[in-house]
Amino acid sequence: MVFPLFRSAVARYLTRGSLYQSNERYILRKQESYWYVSNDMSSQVLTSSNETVYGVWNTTAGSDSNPASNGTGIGKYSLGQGPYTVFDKNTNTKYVNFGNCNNITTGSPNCAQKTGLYLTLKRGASLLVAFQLATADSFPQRDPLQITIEGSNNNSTELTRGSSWTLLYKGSSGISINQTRLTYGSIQWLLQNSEWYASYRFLVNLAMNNGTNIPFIQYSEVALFGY
Ligand SMILES: [Ca+2]
Repeated sequence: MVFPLFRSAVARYLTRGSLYQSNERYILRKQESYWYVSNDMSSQVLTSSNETVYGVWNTTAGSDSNPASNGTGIGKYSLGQGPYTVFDKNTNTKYVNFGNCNNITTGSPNCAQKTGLYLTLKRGASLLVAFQLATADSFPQRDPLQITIEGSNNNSTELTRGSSWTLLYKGSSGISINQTRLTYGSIQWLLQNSEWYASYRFLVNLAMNNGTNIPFIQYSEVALFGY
């Protein structure tokens, strides 16, 4: 299903963000001389299956990245459950980051907050329009609640510096409380973003645990939509 639109309507969308409501599965696409709205989100995913993805911990928007690595405990992500698993289009694989957790059995209330990932898109600079997260297989308390997304066009050696990044989104993950396991949350729109970036940093600021102990934060997919 498509609805033809003129370029001026797109300009209004990009500058004011007033044309579309959140949670709609429509996205703007360009075809020759005019734009239209499509509900085919799958063709708009910015990532490929062979992206190089870097895990981070103890990192917030604007701050330097602390690289995370394979393993268990502080500053680690589970072997085989690294950050690349969120871009394989498979909800049965998940990213498990322990962040600041020094007790991975019982965890703590603020366990693994301020963790996430960054990558430079294989396809090159792209305009991020929306995103959608998917839950993993266990305990909803470990789902992301609040997240940030930043963009950068700096070269790879500068991407660990906080000053390289521009904040594009800060807010809901789109995942609801006690959402069904292995399913996608609602689409979240970046209504104010009109810049093309080659690299993106995705961080979880808060989990769904509401003060209860969790041993890590987990999610199965981060779908980045745009063009
Ligand atoms: Ca996955």
